[in-house]
Amino acid sequence: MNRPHKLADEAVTSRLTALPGWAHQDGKLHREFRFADFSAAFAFMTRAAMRAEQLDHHPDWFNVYNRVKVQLSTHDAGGVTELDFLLAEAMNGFAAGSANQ
Ligand code: HBI
Repeated sequence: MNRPHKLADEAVTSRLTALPGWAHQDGKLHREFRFADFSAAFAFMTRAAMRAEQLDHHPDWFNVYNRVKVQLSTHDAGGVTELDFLLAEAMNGFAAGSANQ
């Protein structure tokens, strides 16, 4: 995919209404996922990593035991782009059923 352009703040806010759990702060999309245990958290991260590789678009994330804090931005564009929404939507799908907010 060609590198998409940075979305305006208003566009990000509007898109977020269809993306449960995520917030827009400091030019990034943020969400914290909680799972039953480390194994469930790491299984989620593995699936997300595969999707990230397919998209050539990678999360900033931080894992402690059953928690995965994720920040998404497009470094090349200096903000949030369509790619961040694609990965965030995929992550919500991978977490569905196994993550507690
Ligand atoms: N991941 N989040 C994020 N942002 C980028 O700009 C980015 C990336 N992964 C790979 C990537 N850019 C490469 O396309 C370039 O750095 C070459």
